[in-house]
Amino acid sequence: MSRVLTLVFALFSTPTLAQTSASLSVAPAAQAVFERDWVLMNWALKFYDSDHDILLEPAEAQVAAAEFRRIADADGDGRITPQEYRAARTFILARY
Ligand SMILES: [Ca+2]
Ligand SMILES: [Ca+2]
Repeated sequence: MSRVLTLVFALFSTPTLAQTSASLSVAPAAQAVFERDWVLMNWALKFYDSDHDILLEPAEAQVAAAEFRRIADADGDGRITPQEYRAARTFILARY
């Protein structure tokens, strides 16, 4: 697995995205996840671009990342495995 993907999974495995202290460091990383994957970016812009400027701001990226985590974590263990990530991406691609 590439180092980049490892970082992606590390991000989605972070227990609490909503903590104030963590948001400053997590938000840019969440943005990077969507900038790296056009499927997730299109999905995030469609549903989470709350100010409709066709840009995913850090706050929007965080909400989208939390929702992606909810969709992808099929077994609910709080971690996104590579298999879960791929399954969720396929699901989003087929459905949205
Ligand atoms: Ca926006
Ligand atoms: Ca899981």
